[in-house]
Amino acid sequence: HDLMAIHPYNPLEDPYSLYPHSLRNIDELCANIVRSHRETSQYRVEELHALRWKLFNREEIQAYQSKSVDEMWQHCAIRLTEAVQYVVEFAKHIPGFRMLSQNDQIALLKTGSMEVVLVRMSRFFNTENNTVFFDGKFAGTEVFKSLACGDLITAVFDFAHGMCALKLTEQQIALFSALVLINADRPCLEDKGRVQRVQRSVEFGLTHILHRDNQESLMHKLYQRVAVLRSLCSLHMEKLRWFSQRYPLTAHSLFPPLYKELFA
Ligand code: CLR
Repeated sequence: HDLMAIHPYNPLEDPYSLYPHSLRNIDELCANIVRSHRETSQYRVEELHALRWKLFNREEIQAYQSKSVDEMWQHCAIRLTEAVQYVVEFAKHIPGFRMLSQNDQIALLKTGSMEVVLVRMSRFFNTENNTVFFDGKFAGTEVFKSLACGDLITAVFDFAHGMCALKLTEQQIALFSALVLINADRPCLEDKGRVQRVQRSVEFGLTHILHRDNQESLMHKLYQRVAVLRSLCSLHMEKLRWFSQRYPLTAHSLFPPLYKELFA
């Protein structure tokens, strides 16, 4: 995969680069992305940490498990769509994103927003008991039983676990999320070159903070996670097609418009 090859990028050698032309600009680029991440991340890490032992009890788990398949899908689609809305806000403040055409912004969000939600999930994950913060409390995989897609749920939880193992800082998560979103290899881009320039600036920013944190070896591990993200998102799409076939009415009339727009 193209994304797997990391070229040390020197913007000074790129006559077309928009960003960053100096170390000060790189710091500024990183600061902007980190601020945007902070302002759109719903909960601060400390808040989530304080809540990490607030678990669903047996009756509450029972209640989720006795929902019908389409009821639980609709519920989760609404929660996912809320999360996606924050990712859209995050994207808008990545330097360079708003300079892309509307078509290209949508193309990047269509393929990348779910991936960023999954990256962000690691902040909402408690590795000590394999639970995720969902609907106000921490939930294990059993809570999602009535979705009838156990393989997807297991894969998503495994991914969160693996992300947590990297012990990323908030700044690293912010830059990595931006990099996941701004990807010139996505299909249906009008101006690939322009996306590529924004991508390089974000890559340069991530390299910069990893270097500053003395954690350059993380870059390789992060690119490995990108490949896993791809497969998770195609699994999500596959499940969504399966669901829409079985429950066309729910998928058509009860799913949030943004969810349909991005994934259908
Ligand atoms: C991700 C980080 C966001 C907040 C957030 C909201 C909704 C959560 C999501 C996080 C993680 C994944 C999640 C989702 C709701 C349902 C979904 C728990 C924590 C699970 C994996 C079910 C997916 C079902 C689809 C197949 C519809 O900032």
